[in-house]
Amino acid sequence: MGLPQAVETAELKRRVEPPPPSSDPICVQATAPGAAAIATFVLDGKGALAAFTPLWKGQQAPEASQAGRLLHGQLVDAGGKLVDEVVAAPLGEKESETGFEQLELSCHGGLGTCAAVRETLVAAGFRHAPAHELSARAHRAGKLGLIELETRLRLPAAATPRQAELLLARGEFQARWERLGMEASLGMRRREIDWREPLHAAALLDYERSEPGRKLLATHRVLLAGPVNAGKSTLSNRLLGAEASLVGDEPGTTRDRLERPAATRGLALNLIDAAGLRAPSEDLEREGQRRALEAAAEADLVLIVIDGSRAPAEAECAALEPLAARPRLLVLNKLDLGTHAEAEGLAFALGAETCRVCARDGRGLDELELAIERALLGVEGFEAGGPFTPRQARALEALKWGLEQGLDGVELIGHIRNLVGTRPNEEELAAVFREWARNDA
Ligand SMILES: Nc1nc2c(ncn2[C@@H]2O[C@H](COP(=O)(O)OP(=O)(O)OP(=O)(O)O)[C@@H](O)[C@H]2O)c(=O)[nH]1
Ligand SMILES: [Mg+2]
Repeated sequence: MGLPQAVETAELKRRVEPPPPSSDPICVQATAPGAAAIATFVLDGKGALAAFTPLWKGQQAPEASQAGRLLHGQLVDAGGKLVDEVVAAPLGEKESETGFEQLELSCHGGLGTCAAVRETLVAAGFRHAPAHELSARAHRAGKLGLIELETRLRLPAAATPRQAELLLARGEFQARWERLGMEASLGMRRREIDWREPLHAAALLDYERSEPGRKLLATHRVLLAGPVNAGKSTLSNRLLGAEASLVGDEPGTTRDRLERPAATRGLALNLIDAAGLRAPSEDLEREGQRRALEAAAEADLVLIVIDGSRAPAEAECAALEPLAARPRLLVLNKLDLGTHAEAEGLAFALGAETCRVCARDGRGLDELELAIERALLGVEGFEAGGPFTPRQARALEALKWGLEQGLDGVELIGHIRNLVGTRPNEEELAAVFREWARNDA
């Protein structure tokens, strides 16, 4: 479900710029609001531990000397009243990622308790800040590289295990480019040239992986469209693994546009079932079809579903024409009833790859899912361990281009440095936030 427009715009504006450099004590709620056993706040900033001390009642004081320990105690307000029973894990400036004192505070997770804890912290001088402010501070402290930062911004939104796997493989990606950067530096110092070719091959390979990597992290709109009674809703239910849409023998069962989140081969989908296309019998059906065609115009992929067991009528073929302009797959359904040559022939007219399925018993579904993956990622057998943001792709492209143009080693190493981003870099940091806020990955 989307945010209301005004909130969404405000949220976008807030996120699009990295938080300005700061060192004041902040409190960040690291866990999502809701009914939960535990919630975690992170307190961070110059003097954070001293600012927290008056709120603490427990055997050991949460000081930097207690770094790495979990301290059980009570959080109290300025009047000494109990706010919650908590566990505190302090870190000193040396141990923390931001270079400031830090304290991880776990409390009970209910909405009411969290509100009370937050109010108490704010009253004690902690500024309530978004979680990404901690990451920006860590980067500016030189303790968080940009690939890691990009990973952290995206991991909370990972919708499938495969998305999480791609993000978690960032260590492999980063280590590869750190090694290549080191080899290039050494080679340059020794005035050798044999490092340029393997570097170009690596840049090319990873650049080509960047597009599927970004697409794997996206949510794709996939519409099931086609004539009435073709089995669109049956297939939609099968892809969802749930009886979500009504299925009926009478043509024209589905009227509304039904959008649901789904996962296919680890890709996050927004699966859309809609009204079948035919000469509409009344206004409601006409509106349903208008919405189906509107969804087609916005879809990343249209599954054109037809009854493959019979010859398609001329009017049915004509109704499919607007779909031929979209990225598409032709799905010949009702495989259990046979396959008609004229139905197969539609693949030529529509210029679409064909899959044969029986939505009723699930036959052919694996092949269809593979075809969906191929169509959405643009490759087959994509593996984690490579780039996944436009910024990374741009850095790789610049490096590749630089090698092709014979740029000197210093400039090339600059591109590798930008890619890995272990040194604080405000320009690159801004690019990271811009892309994340716009959901460009
Ligand atoms: N034999 C056979 N029947 C199927 C198959 N898939 C769906 N059906 C039947 O076809 C009829 C229509 O199925 P739906 O899924 O409602 O078709 P639809 O394309 O959503 O239809 P509308 O919503 O009316 O546009 C139902 O009776 C289904 O049981 C299949 O693979 N084989
Ligand atoms: Mg239907």
